[in-house]
Amino acid sequence: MGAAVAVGHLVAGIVEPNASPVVAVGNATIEVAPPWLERFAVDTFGKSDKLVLAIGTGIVLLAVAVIAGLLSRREPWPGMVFALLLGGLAMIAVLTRPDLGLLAFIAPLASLAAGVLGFRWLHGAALRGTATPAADGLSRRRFLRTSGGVAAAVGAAGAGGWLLADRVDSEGSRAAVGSLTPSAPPPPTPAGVDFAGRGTPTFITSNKDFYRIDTAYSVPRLLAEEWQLRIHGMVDRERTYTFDDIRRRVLVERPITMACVSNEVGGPYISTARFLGVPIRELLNETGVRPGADQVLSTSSDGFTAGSPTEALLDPRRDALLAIGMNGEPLPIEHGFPARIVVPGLYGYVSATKWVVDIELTTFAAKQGYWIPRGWSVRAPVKTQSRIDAPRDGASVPAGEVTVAGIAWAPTIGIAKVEVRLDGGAWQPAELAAEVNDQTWRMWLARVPVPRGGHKVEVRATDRSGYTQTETRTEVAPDGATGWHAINFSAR
Ligand SMILES: Nc1nc2c(c(=O)[nH]1)N[C@H]1C(S)=C(S)[C@@H](COP(=O)(O)O)O[C@H]1N2
Ligand SMILES: [Mo]
Repeated sequence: MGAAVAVGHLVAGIVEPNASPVVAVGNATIEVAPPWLERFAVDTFGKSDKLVLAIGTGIVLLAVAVIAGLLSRREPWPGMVFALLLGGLAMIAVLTRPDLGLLAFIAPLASLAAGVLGFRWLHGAALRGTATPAADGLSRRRFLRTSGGVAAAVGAAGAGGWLLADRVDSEGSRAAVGSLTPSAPPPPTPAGVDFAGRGTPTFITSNKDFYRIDTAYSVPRLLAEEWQLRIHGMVDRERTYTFDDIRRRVLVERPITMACVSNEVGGPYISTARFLGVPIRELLNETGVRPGADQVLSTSSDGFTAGSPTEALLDPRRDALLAIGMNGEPLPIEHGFPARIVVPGLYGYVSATKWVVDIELTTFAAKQGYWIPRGWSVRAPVKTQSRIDAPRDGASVPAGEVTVAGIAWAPTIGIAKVEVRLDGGAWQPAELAAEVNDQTWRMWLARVPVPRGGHKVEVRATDRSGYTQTETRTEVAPDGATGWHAINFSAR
């Protein structure tokens, strides 16, 4: 088993890192996993969900290897059949990956060959070591030497695969991009945009703390110098842009709040960064959008797709960007280097394609993005929401005036009012931090008189359309959670 996995990994390192059987099977597992399982993994393990998958895969492989070994005590063929089946599985996984060429096929093929032949050979050596009691000592030593040699070769092959996969030097390419600066100074940020000293997040989330959600088992490693973006479909003139084409254009920098549809009420999947890039409408106007093309379907290098309403991307009042920079740096690899889409007011799964390489003008009737057949809404504007960050749920604070603080967001509409109430009492307006623009979150703070004892505090926001958050709690599926965030704390 080790030989099969390692040889496949080594060959993949040479031809195409993502063709490694373990990586390809992992990616395919994510793709075919039932929606509830994928949701469960994200909710339970958060950013570690892929690590958990890797460990799980290792355990399953080990168990299968042990079973195959036990079944093969006399004859080699049960083990060879297992190796054949697993190799076949890896081949199917590799062949059905959208990001792998035909050459990638030779990695699982090498795995299969190493598995079947390696097992046959070791099995023969093992039998020779036990079959004749007379020659016992000598053959057994030879068998141990042989399998020890195989184990060492396996380790070397696996390590070689890692090293070779690393040769796609995405970090190097990112470093070579150097500094990216907006063509004109961005709109000034007013003072007092957060209450970070009082418990809210900072207005801008650092790249390190920015939430991360994607289906990528292994992060796509692209090179800016090789990257291309093709815009095609229902357009007048198909166009292809290189990274240089994009960076030489007029670049704008805008603070934008991104939110994930999987964010539970009070959840962490919301962040704000200064994104730098080209307004997508400028690119779309260059290609010319044909009438009737109501959907823009963007595709990543690893085959993820998101379908956004064309009108949202053409809207001059919101900064839908093809982003190449984030908080003064080139996009981090895990946030989509070298380019991604960011659309204020739309959940990430219908807009924010990372590692974007293809934009197709189409219709909602003709095509569906990745999450739509998995039960999520076709249209997914970000819902007006609010969250309490201080005090923390379960905290114990001194009685008296307690600072309750948090965030509220209604991207592209703007927050008009935030209110809090203690123990189901009267709603009390919160103080709002300065507004940067209507596509970013807004921080708030309220000073609430609190007697000793256990308490519950709730928050609700009202946006500029006049809509006040409903109390009704709904699940995140199919189009985002609703309900008031509440926390419990005690005053001493
Ligand atoms: N290529 C790719 N892009 C993707 C995704 C993905 O799985 N693959 N997930 C989307 C979802 S669901 C969200 S919420 C945002 C998250 O972006 P972030 O990881 O930079 O915060 O990316 C979007 N873009
Ligand atoms: Mo998301």
